[in-house]
Amino acid sequence: MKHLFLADTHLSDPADPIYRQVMDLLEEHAGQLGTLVLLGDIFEFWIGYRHVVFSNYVPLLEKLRQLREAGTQLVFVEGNHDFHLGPYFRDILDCRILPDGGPLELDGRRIFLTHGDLVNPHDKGYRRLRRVLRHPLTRRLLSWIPPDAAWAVARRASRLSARKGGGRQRRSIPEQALLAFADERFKEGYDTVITGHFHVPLQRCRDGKCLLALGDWGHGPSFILLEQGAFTCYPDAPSP
Ligand SMILES: [Mn+2]
Repeated sequence: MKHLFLADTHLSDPADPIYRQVMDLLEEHAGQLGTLVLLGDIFEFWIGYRHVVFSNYVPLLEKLRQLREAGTQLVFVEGNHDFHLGPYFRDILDCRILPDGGPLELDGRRIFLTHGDLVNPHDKGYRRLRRVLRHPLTRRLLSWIPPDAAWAVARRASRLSARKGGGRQRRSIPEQALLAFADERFKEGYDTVITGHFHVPLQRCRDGKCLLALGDWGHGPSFILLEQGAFTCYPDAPSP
């Protein structure tokens, strides 16, 4: 059995090459996947309505449903583009949702999963905004926005942020903060920390303990496979 980890695909349109590559990757491993771990920002924008899903995401959601039906466990760590995953993920896809990251034991590995947006404890402004956005009251308010309007506003916001150099752009990876975060988890007994969010792949392993960061898909597929207790990262990021 294989276990697959990916993050930051920022999907929005099924006609985009990255969307097709993600579908191909899932198709390629279908039938052999014990677990599929999605580490956030898989969608460029998501709100979990009760009875509605965005039509652009139907191909991916259907693929996830087929995987689940074939026995694959689905785990979703919420990102800063896709939170309030909602009833569709919870009830239809029977997905384990980790809003703030958390533990996962697989193949004898004790893994701590995080999207990566909570790694820097000094980022007080972002943490405040994050708390407001994820408040149950905010979820209630968001669910009253008509889906077409929410989609249009979100698409506009991502186009603006892409123009300003945010969104899908690669950012620098705060390696020291990540290593400090990972060290804390290692002290708690985890042997692996997997993160996304920074859009830059990274592998730092020492004494059997590994910090692994997933890249985005702007330069080709970026994912991690766990097989028989061993991680393989694609692309193979340089190790010091
Ligand atoms: Mn992110």
